[in-house]
Amino acid sequence: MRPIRRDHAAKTSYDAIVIGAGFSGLYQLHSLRDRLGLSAVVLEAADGVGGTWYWNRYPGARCDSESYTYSYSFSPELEQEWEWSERYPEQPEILRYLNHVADRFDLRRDIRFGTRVVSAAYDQAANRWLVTTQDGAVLTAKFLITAVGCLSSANVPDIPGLADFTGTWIHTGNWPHEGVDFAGKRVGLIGTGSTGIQAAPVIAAAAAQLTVFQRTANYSVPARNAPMSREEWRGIKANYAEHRRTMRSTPNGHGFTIADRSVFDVTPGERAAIYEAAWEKGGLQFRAAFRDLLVDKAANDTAAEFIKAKIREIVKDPATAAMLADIDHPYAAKRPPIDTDYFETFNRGNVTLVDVRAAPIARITAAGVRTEDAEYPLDIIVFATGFDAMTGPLLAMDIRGRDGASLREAWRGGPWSYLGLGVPGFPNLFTITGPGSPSVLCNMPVAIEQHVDWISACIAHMRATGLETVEATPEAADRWGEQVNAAAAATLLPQASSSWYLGANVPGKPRVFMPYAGGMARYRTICEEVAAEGYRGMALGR
Ligand code: NA7
Repeated sequence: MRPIRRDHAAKTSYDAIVIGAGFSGLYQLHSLRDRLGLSAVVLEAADGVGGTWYWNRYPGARCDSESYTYSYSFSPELEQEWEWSERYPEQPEILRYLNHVADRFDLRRDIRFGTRVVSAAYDQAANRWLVTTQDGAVLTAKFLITAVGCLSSANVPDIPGLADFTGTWIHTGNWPHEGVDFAGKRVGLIGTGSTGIQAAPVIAAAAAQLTVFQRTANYSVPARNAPMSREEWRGIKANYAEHRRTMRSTPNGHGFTIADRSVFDVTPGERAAIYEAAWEKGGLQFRAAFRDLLVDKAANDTAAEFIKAKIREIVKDPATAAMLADIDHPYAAKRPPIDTDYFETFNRGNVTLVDVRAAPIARITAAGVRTEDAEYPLDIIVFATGFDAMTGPLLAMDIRGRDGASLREAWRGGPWSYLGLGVPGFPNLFTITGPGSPSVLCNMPVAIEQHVDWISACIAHMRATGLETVEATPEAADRWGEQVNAAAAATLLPQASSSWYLGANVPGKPRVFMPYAGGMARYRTICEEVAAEGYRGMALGR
């Protein structure tokens, strides 16, 4: 008689279910399974690991964090064996890194690929989560941990006529694996956020014609990407502990510190020289040139004017330059892009900028894009129109807590969360980099590792002390919401009225500033204090 095969696919009951196999899901699995000895499974909609880096394969996709900071710190061996080839890693290389991590820690055997979670319901009597996948399978676990990313729910604007378009249209966050051949094609690019700004120069170099549809002009600072040498890596590896300490001590989790000087501590000449040096050095650290750029509008204006002057200097056609420099928000109040030849791209003969603030897109036609004053024939439309950020991926699933209460209902007025980690009414649910945590305002791996470590420590504590449930209290979530609002209000960030930080890019989404702007280092301390005080703000049950 042949033995009944009890393979992984037949198992349905776990200690923990993790949704998503990106940066956070991979580390969460390793942490729960290999450190705490829990039975855990990761459910992943894609056919491979990588999350954001699996889906975002558009031309020019690369990370804005410097490569030596964009990696896990939990394994010194991993840290020593991996070398990035450039100052900013490109998407294929990041995907290779995450595949390497999956192999190195033997994670694949506990990941179910091609498995999209459609719903999750908390069964109070059994104290278990019932997770249903798109193919109708039901898996159960005591703990449910969402590792779904902050920018994974693509936002394709509801422009009339899209179905009529006879060419090809693509969202950058769902880029075809086989790539897109732009040769000889007329391409329209809608969106000038970080993604559009990365993609435009690469598409322009490949296509016959590129038309960029700009609704909101944006700042951008040169990335100054460059290959990295063995020598540089030797230095970085020898000092990794120090680099990690820096990253944990700064508000944004990057490898640079923010200068301890005000814009107004220096003369205008000194200020210009500081900006010039920061521009030459390139990258996100431009915003670290002065300590008050994100809190004082007058200080910010000086950076804004510097960048606008650079745009006017780079872009030869004065009308195009004026359109690009007509920026309506403070510098870095929206996620600040960094680029490789973005503004220079508008000097090419095959690139046109169209102002769709002045004459909005009216509809998509069979032939292309029609604005209120012209029609643009196109073969390919690229939507670099962003994401239903932070709450989108969570609310795409039907998550139900105590008494069948739905997360969509609980968050109708905006996300309600304690520390961005736990939601009242949803016991034993943890949301990695959830709304209310620093997440997108931080170098993501730093934010992710802190959350995974905190969640893992909480679960370890529960197991050690015989606790069965952990659940954020409504009072703690209310108080935390006030702190999130206060932290945002102390900065210029809410002044960018169309930003996805505020949910403003998705029609009908509540206007709530979602990430915690008080800084990663401060947030880490708060989380440590919460844990040290017996998980203050969390109801613990036996
Ligand atoms: P973003 O930053 O949300 O940018 C989306 C862009 O698309 C932005 O310029 C939008 O203009 C534009 N957009 C959105 N809808 C439309 C319509 N209907 N018409 C014209 N233009 C539109 O997304 P990204 O993918 O660039 O970046 C997301 C994050 O990924 C990034 O910040 C990094 O953290 C990584 P708007 O400003 O709304 O007027």
